[in-house]
This record gives sequence, C-alpha cells and structure tokens, in this order.
Amino acid sequence: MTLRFPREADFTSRLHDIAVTARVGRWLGLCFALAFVTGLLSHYAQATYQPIPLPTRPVWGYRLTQAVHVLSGTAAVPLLLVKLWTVYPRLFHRSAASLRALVMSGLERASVALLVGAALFEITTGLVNVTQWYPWDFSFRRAHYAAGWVAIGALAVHVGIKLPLIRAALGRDLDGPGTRVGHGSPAAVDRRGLLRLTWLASALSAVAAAGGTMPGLDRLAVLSARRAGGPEGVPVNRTARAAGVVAAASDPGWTCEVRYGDRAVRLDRRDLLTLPQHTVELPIACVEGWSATGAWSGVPLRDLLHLVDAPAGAEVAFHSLQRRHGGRFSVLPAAFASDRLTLVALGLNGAPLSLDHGFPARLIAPNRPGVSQTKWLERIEVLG
Ligand SMILES: Nc1nc2c(c(=O)[nH]1)N[C@H]1C(S)=C(S)[C@@H](COP(=O)(O)O)O[C@H]1N2
Ligand SMILES: [Mo]
Repeated sequence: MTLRFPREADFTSRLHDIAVTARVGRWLGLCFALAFVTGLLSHYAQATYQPIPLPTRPVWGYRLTQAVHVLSGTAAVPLLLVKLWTVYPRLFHRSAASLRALVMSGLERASVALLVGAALFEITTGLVNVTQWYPWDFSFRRAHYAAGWVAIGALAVHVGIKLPLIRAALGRDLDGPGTRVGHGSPAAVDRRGLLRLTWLASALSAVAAAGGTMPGLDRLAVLSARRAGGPEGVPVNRTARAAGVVAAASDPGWTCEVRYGDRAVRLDRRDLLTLPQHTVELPIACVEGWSATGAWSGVPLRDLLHLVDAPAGAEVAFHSLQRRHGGRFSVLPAAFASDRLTLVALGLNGAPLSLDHGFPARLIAPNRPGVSQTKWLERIEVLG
C-alpha cells in the first residue's frame, strides 16, 4: 500500500454534498444572527455609558434575550460540526494552476478560515462560560464580543460570495445525484437521515441549555453549572466565600452608605428594615446561562435616594464589600434608579437574604443583567 495525500475525489460519501451543507447552513446562519443581536444587546445592557437608555420593562426582557442567546448558541454547535463535516473534503481540492485562480481560492479559503475560527471560538468560550470555568486569562466579555463581530463580518462575506451556489444548492432535490463531491458510495444514513439527526441533535442541545432558564426543565440542564436549587430556592452565581466577603458581610457593625456629593447617610440593617418594605417579583438573568425568579423584599431605592436629596434622573453607582474578582461594582442608569420596582433587597422568598445571595443588602432591579445586580452592598453613590 502506498501512502499519498488525499484528493477531494477520494471522499465519496453522498453525504458530503452542498445540498446538505446549504440546508444546515440556513439554520446555522439564523442561530448566528440571533446570537449576535442578543449578544450586542447584552453587551450594551452591561455598559456603564448608555447614550440611548434601555427600557425598564418588560421586567423579563433581559431574561428573554439572554435565553435566546444561550439557546441559539448551543443549538448552533451540532449545526456547525455537521456543516464542517459535509464540506471538509473541499480542503483537499486542488485548483487549476493559473495564478489568478490560485490567488482567488487562497482569498476565499482565508475568509472561510476566519469565519470557522471565529465561530469555533464563540461556541467554545460560550459553552465554557456556561460551565463557569475560565481556563484563560483574557476578559470573556471583551473577547467574546470582539470575536462576535469577526464572525458576523466573515459570515456576511461568506454568504455574499456563495449566494449563487447556496441558491442553486437549496433549489436542488436533496436525493438527486451528487454535485462536486459525494457521487457514490452508499452510507448508513441518507442525506435526509443526516438532516433529521442534525435537527434532533440541535434541538437536544437547546433543551440542555434551556434547563438553566426554564422552570420545570432544570433536571435537563446538563450544561448549566448552577442548576441545583440554592438558598431560598434561587441559584447562587458566586458564593460569599468565593468572593472573599464572609467576614465583612457578617460583621454586626455593617452599615451601608448612601451618598450624593457631600450629603451622606449610613444605615445598618435595622435602619433599613425600619423603612417601608416592598416585595417585588423579579428575575435574575445571568450572562452565564441561567435565570430564576424570586420574590425580593426590601427598601425601594428611590426612598433611599430621597434621604440624600438626590436629583431625579441621576445614575447611581453600587459598590460591594467585595475586593477581588468581577461583579463588585455596577452603575444603574437613571430610569432604573427611579423605578418603583428597584430595591435594596434584604429578603428573598420570605426569608432574610442569605449570605450567598448578598446579605446584608443587595441591589435588585427589573430588566437588568444578573451581573449588574450587585450583592453585599457597602456604598450607594448618586452620580452627576
Ligand atoms: N458583589 C457581587 N455581586 C454580584 C456578583 C458578584 O460576583 N459579586 N455576581 C453577579 C452575578 S454574575 C449574578 S448572575 C448575580 C447572581 O445573584 P445570586 O448569586 O444571588 O443568584 O449576582 C451578581 N452580583
Ligand atoms: Mo451572572
């Protein structure tokens, strides 16, 4: 037997066919578009500077866009793998030797390499983020956001270049003869079978991700690191111990400062509990792929802002007792700060807040990213 480098024609399975590629690609494109748009929204919702204010309603708005992001991203995994598998024999295609043809095919391959690289990067970093495991030292948010632009740009170029081919492939009968490759050997499944398996795998991936978001599906949340209950029936993202705040948060001398310029008040938990209490049903929607609703009780933020004569329409910064890792600081846009549903929460689901959910006091606001719902408050500062 002699070993030689394979050629495109050596891959004879009928499944390596662009009629299959294009059908999978259509859904993959949809998933990427959904993930891109919802990703942009999430990035914007987390920005401290928001020239166009986001609405405070519906209270579950961010939760919905976050769920669509995670579901479309996970559903894309089998689609991307199958699509790559249907076309990889093209890697072994040798173009006719004219210089122009070589340059053109080189450029096309470079754009595909960029697209595949960015797509694989988004999918792996996204999945790893859902498991809350960070085996890298770059900022997940910044890298995932930047690669999202690369992926969507390369996708637009790719679809632009391939549009005539995509049209032709979608118009062709799936069971017809093979095209460029895949003209022969019988396989264990036919093209329709492969497509059905692909849709099934994609739907199952989405369900596994949905488990972190939808009540009743949580037993299926094999991908979600935080599916198991948690104190007061709500999952915990970072525990008090992991945040290094156990001592500071359980100190009986704890107070929270509310400050506007040189006006400041300090309140301990008893002071806060003496103020009129409200209870609101609001979700926590974590960018790490889970969400849950709770009945939060505590003091409306706007009542606290009145104590220091804060002007209407000011942004408010929240500082945590926490000194290391992310999540210890957030800025609440003006519309959220004055919203009647925004609380400095002291209790959850009928019980006093547990240490892990942010005892002695935490922020909870409607339609906001979970990462901005700052726990273990130390200081609330009216800006501007
Ligand atoms: N101080 C502080 N607040 C924080 C965090 C944190 O790490 N530190 N994590 C945030 C994230 S990412 C989420 S999703 C919510 C989760 O709140 P929970 O743990 O009470 O469910 O808290 C937010 N508040
Ligand atoms: Mo989060």
